[in-house]
Amino acid sequence: MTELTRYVILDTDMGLDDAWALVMLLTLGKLLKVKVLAITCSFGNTDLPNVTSNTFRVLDSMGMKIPVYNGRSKPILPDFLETGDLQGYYGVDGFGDIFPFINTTNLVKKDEASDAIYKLVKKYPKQISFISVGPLSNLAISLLAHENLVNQFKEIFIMGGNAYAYGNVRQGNTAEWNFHSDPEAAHIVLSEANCPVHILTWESCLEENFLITNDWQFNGPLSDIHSEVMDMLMSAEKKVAEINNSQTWGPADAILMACFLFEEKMILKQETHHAYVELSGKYTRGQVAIERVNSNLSKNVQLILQVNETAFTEYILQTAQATVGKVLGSSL
Ligand SMILES: [Ca+2]
Repeated sequence: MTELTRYVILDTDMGLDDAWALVMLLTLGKLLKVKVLAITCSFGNTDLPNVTSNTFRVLDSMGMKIPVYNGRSKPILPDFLETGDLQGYYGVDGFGDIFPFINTTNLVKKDEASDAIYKLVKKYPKQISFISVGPLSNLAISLLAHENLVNQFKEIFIMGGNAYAYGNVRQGNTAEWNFHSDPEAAHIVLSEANCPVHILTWESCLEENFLITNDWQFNGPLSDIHSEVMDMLMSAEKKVAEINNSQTWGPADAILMACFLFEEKMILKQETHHAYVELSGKYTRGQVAIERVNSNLSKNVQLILQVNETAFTEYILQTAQATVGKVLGSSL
């Protein structure tokens, strides 16, 4: 177990898999001396008010107080969105549409997210791990507004993008959801950041590479663990499984969080590349394009291509156990 404090900003579009990522961060991360400085919110899985509402629902159900900031409510170039682009997998409100809306007007901090990011990086230069589990809009805006910011992150972890053009947005597009939601933002981050950028690719979350069944999720050991936050998450998960008629569970954002916290055990295969984000293609807008001809270009991304599914299920169980104060296993 590391003795050094790791400082984190979590940037989220708080759908259900973001929620698992947050709960893992606040439980297992805390045991690993991770301090969450801020949660910054953006549109994505749902609109910004629902994202912020969902964020406070998770925090409240855990009795936690973390500074929460509102950020972008739309991509940098919203005119490029097509019908159905932001149709959420997790229902209209991102949490399965079963909970009342929380008015967060008086709960969020007054700074806009990109300003909060800048101020925190100034305060903790080269010490902050920026974890993005939604569109990269807030970070991109902050990088554009504060040019000297780009040298000041310790590292960036991103759930988003792809390596082999597997898309998950809609028919006729080969991009991953988060990158497709704001391709310009993804392009700005990949081209401007000069710290290590770790990307959990969509392909590593596909069923052929990562498979947890709904049967394990709902009838396995998780179903015996009850806390306020676990009961909330599981009731929403059941509704979402019903909405989508799904048989499997792939909480991509939580997988990224496990990769951040337990890099050595979680990441089975990764490659460093120079990569771009396609901005203009009819079928490819938002897709990651990997440079394979000019090997002299700097490697700007580490693409995670395969993760340890067995280790992940252990970390999810430990996360759930930690929410009821159970003693955690020794594998941390
Ligand atoms: Ca997300």
